[in-house]
Amino acid sequence: MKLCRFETQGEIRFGIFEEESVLDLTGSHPRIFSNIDTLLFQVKEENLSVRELIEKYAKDARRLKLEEDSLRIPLVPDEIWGAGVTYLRSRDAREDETKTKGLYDHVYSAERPEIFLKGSGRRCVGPGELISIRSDSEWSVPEPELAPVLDRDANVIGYTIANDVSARDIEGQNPLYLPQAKIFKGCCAIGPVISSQDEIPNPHSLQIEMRISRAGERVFEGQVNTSNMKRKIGELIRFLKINNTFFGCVVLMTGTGIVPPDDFSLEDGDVVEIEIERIGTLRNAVQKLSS
Ligand code: DO4
Ligand code: MG
Repeated sequence: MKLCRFETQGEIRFGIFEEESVLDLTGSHPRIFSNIDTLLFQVKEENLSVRELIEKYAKDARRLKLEEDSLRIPLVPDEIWGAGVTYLRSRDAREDETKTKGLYDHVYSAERPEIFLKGSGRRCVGPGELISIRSDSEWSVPEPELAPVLDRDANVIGYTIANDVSARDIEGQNPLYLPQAKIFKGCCAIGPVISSQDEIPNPHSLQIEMRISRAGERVFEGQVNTSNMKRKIGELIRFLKINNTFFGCVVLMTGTGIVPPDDFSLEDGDVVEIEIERIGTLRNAVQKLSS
């Protein structure tokens, strides 16, 4: 099942994505199916699975035609976290850009993964919205990442796509500048849906593709399979959870395995598409922020 948020008649609703149509869960039971948080609250109250809850309360849900461009961010997570240097390609890119040589070799092979806070979900955009380039960066890239969606007990609810937009020049100047390279208005996109666990029997065997277009021309494309990830998702979640408390849903980006060549930087007006099998395609245009 693919959970989504969609707009209809000026209202944002929660539902089940079925390609051309959508099952309107909010319309069938607004209190329970207002969003992922209300759904998970009820799941816990009744000790049911998400599927059982939907079967119990949404028997009469109406099927609506999905209007073009009507999908919205599938959830506004309380926090977004990122794992870094989880693919060899990312380790090599970081080693090339940094002045602190050896640092990323070390984190790639260390027992403890790199896990950083990308920020609040309120800084995140959904499908079709604008992602940003910082005004003080001349070298920024999208990072296409598989992203488990976790409940407040850090159980995996499902998977979405994340774009961990990053300023490589700021990250490369000094590793302590990471929050500035990673956190700014429009620094992250997620969506288009949350694919439940049963849609993704093996998250370590998913094809990821990224395409970037400029003025209608393809300027970059790359692929990777999540089987190339050095770390297991369970391992990343285990470290994220240690002595931590969550106050709502959390999205954990699992790192990028696709990095455009070093002479490539995003530009205002570019369009980035990230496709992950069994989830869908997340498409966002780029804006350069003014200072
Ligand atoms: O250490 C920098 C962050 C790397 C990252 O975001 C990634 O590997 O995806
Ligand atoms: Mg990343």
